Amino acid sequence: MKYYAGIDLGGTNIVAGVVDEEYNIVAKASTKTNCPRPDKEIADDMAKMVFQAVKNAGLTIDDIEWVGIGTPGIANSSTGVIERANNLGFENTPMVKYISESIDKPVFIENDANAAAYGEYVAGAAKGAKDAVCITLGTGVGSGIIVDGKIYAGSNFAGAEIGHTVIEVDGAQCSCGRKGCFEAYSSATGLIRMTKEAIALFPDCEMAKMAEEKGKVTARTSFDAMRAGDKKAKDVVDKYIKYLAAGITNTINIFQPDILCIGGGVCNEGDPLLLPVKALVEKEDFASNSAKRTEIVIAKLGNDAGIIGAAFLGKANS
Ligand code: BMX
Ligand code: ZN
Repeated sequence: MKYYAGIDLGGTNIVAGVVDEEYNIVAKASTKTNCPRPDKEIADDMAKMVFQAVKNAGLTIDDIEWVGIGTPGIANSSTGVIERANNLGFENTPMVKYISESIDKPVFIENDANAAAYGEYVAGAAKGAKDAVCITLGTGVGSGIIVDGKIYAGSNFAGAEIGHTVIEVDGAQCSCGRKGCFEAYSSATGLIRMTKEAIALFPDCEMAKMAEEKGKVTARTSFDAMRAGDKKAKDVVDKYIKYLAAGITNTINIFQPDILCIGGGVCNEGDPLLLPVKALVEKEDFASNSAKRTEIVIAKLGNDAGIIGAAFLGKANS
């Protein structure tokens, strides 16, 4: 059996996993990212987590073929440098060099969403597709594009950022500097913002009471309040669904992939989210009369997609 190490570097957690050649995660180790702090310190913790995961798997580092890293931001897979990751405070971080100093194995790097898309492609919901796009609805809207079985990251590795295409001109401020990005509306963060806006406008609604009782507004608040019969909450959910469907239809109209897979925490809402999104996309998709349509599916691997995809980066573009 061959083993590979994958690291999912996030704004909150660093998770490393040992993955076998059949795509099973055999062991994991994680620690807090604790940013902002010097990038080298974070890199040292990432290497530590690899050693820990390897130990947890009952293996030694010699059993590992290579290490793959998924990171937010612009990851230059050719130079191994994270050129920019604003949520981590990184600018031109030589991550592959740092990890190679601690682990004497080949080291690969990719954007986190690209790695997660690759994970779904090799082992999850996009398995068997030739062309696939995977979108994650989390803190941000991450996206990864697989063309002909390979990760498409653009000519300068800053591509495949579907989350930063505008769906509302002069709309809500996005963390990237633009206004009205898909991410500003369809991320969990966007949903929370729209929920808070509705609560400010209608402080007596059921949704406002539910948020008050919980002590906070989460990405679940509007869905829970809608289920409890609140009309204002349903308006928020409907608005969210409209934006999400617009972003997905844009994506399908550009790529017409075999499979478009959606993941991330918000997808846990299941059918009340997915069925109306699918219905809107079906109506608006440019290929609505075509015999072959993009299949919209829910991601299968959850948070493991990033680790599995990162672990298989050594095969991704060969
Ligand atoms: C942002 C962007 C993407 C990333 C996406 C998903 C940065 C630092 N991040 O759009 O590169 O893929 O978030 O991030 O520029 P998540 O936190 O939702 O997983
Ligand atoms: Zn943006």
